[in-house]
Amino acid sequence: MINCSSDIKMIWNEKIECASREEMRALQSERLVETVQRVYHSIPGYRRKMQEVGLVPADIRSIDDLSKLPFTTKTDLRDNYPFGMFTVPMSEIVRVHASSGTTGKPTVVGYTRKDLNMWAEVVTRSLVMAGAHRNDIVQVAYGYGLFTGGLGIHYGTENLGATVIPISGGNTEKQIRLMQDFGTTVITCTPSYALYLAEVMQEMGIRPEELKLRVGIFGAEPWSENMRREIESKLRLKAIDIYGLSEVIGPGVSCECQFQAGMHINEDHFVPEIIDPQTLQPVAPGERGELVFTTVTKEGIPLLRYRTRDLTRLIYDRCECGRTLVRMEKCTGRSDDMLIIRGVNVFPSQIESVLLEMSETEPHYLLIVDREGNLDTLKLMVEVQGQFFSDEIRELQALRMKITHKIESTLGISVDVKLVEPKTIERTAGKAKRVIDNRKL
Ligand code: DLL
Repeated sequence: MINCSSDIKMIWNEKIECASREEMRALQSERLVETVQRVYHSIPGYRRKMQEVGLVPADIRSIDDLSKLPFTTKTDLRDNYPFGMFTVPMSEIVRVHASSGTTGKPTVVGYTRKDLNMWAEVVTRSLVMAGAHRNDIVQVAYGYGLFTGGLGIHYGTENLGATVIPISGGNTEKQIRLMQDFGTTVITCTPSYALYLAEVMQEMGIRPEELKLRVGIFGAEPWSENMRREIESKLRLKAIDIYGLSEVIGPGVSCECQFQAGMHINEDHFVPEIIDPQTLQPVAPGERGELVFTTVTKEGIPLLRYRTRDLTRLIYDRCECGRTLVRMEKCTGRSDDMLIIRGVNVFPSQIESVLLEMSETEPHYLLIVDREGNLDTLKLMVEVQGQFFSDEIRELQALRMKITHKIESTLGISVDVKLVEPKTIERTAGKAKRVIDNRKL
């Protein structure tokens, strides 16, 4: 799988993607040293954290010193909302994106022109890993907007020189018509939406053989090998896993190659570590734990040891594709309570803070996540305070609409709210059970 002589590349950046371990470590070390200097001098929060553990930038001489550095978490980003963690003046920031925070405030990230170029490069590498090339027609069915999925894949596709169909998410029948009319060869969306597309396609009486789809690049939420097999047989394409998170860059942090045996991390930009989420110590090589990234080239918002909360392991064995970039296994879960519903990150605490702001409700609630057909559904049962629980259906209906509206505008996804009488939701002496997730991946 080395580059062929034609202008269709099978590895996008061979020098980096096939570098020896020594070459990669030297590059990462050089970039880490420079990044640490930069954040220490430009972000007071980082300087303080380093001083607290008695570190100065000169203590970080290579990638072997990585574990000396303090961690960064979503809370740090929230505490510095919106732009407090940016290392460059706003005049250098050419784009912002955002994802859900643990409470009402989103996590905001900023990109310089150089960051956007780097992002396009890592997405292009990912597309090529997935088997795409410049003759492909790529339908981008991730949402465009503050979410990084749509625009992230978009610019990577243009950089590859393939044709983008920037349709964004939703509008399922139209998605399928365009696949037919435009001859889409690569589809990219969440894996659950891919299954939904297959279902609607069947309802429309369209067989996958009638389409030209050959590759699907799916991510933004966890999915299993079973789901992969189902998508591959229903859509008749090769289903590739792509991973990323807004804080680190967006999609393109890592992606599977044709061998579908773990996602190659673009580690010349994002240096991975695996830690034990309890002890916060690095685990032994190859062991499972929480994935942590240090960005070593980002200008807008560089992050030192960012805790992703995603659970996985790293694979350093040689991959048959020829790339030497380390691989991460499919994510098996998270070390916090974040849910991903229809591709949108949801923290139960976001719902709790909406309910706490309302005088009519009690902070006793239960979230029920299900999958109907291939679409995730979210139901919220919430207790109404005694004096507001009325026999008047109209009054209750108005309250239900008010809560629904508030929650939907906070989360950005639809929710089915059910009001219940006080003391209906089970109380426990220990940790309250706030979420029932009935989805079987
Ligand atoms: O989901 C970026 C993305 C867009 C990735 C499109 C892939 C494709 P966030 O909204 O910040 O960014 O959510 C990041 O989503 O920490 C994981 O928990 C989860 N996630 C992303 N990709 C995968 C995947 C985008 N392939 C959070 N498998 C991450 C499992 C994934 N989980």
